[in-house]
Amino acid sequence: MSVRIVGVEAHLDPYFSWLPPSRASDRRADFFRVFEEAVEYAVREGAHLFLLPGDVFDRVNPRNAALARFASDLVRLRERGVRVFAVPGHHDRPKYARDPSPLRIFHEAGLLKLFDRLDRIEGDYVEVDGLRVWVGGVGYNPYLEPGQDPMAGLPSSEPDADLAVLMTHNTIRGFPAYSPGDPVVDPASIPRWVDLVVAGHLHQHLVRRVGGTTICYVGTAERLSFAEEDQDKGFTVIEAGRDEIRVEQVRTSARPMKTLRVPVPEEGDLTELILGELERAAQATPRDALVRLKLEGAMTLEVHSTYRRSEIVRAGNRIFFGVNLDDGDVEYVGSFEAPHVELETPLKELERVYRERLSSADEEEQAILEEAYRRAREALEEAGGW
Ligand SMILES: [Mn+2]
Repeated sequence: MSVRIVGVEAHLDPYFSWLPPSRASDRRADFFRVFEEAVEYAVREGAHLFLLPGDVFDRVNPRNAALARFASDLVRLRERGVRVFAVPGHHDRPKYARDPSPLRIFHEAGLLKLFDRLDRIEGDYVEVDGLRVWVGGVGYNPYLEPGQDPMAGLPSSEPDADLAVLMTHNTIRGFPAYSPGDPVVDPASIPRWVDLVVAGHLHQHLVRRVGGTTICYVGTAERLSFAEEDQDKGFTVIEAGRDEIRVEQVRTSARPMKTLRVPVPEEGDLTELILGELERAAQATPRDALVRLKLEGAMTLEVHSTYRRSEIVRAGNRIFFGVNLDDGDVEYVGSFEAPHVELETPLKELERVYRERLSSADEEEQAILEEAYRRAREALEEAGGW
């Protein structure tokens, strides 16, 4: 007798502002493709439970196309008798108002059971293969202070079950920190009767045993950022019986990501140098990869004049699935210092521009300019721009 569980953090419908629109839409499709690999696995292998410990969606307002497709995946699971449970995550619970998560739609439609209360540990019972299983959850709570424990003092009652499975979307102490601003669950505040914690939030698949409790992060099925380029991506499969809990990761066909570090030269044509690096990388990196060109070091104005971003990105996007040109850490040196400009006070500068324009404006334009000048002056005076 054992319970077969599939768990995954999906991040459906993400934004990719740095990709050209058609590639961004292909990239969004990657996230559904790998999520559906988990759905197909659950159907094929006869999973009993399909657990979604938060960040099902990458945002609080997913597109209708994503909502519709997710609904059809849930219908497929339901038709095959797979029960679906979820908690809201860091990405799919609204932060500034007690608005519902988009997951609430599917809960109301009866396609999944969502545990979204912040004031207690909720749970429900399922009968599986002769076992009485309790499944509960505590999602991400956006109203907590950094370091505060989302589970400390939360009321719960010990379930009358053969197996207790608790979902959460949080950093748990003892696992690598996600962000210093996060609330942190102390393993001691996880109720002792919990046999298995199925967690989201950390994107890496991780498993630990703390006392009698198995804690696993299901991991994301796709790579959300270049920080995850070296992580194996997949979903988590758990076989849980009364006495033994086995956890393994099943890999998905996540898109490869690769960072190429390019030191900025002291002289020469930076664009030519980078294009050469891209050609070289093409020998060793899959063409369907997302590639980040990370420029490092100091850049002079002279070298900067040879830096043609759009040419680099265009060429990179011809070779690879997508190229991200990251010059955020470059230090600009030498004659980059701003030229010295004498400025009047903002109000005087405004008046000067107004008089200049007025002299060449016709009657209709003059009226508009006067009105614009009056409003701009009021705004500046209010802001103290004397
Ligand atoms: Mn996440």
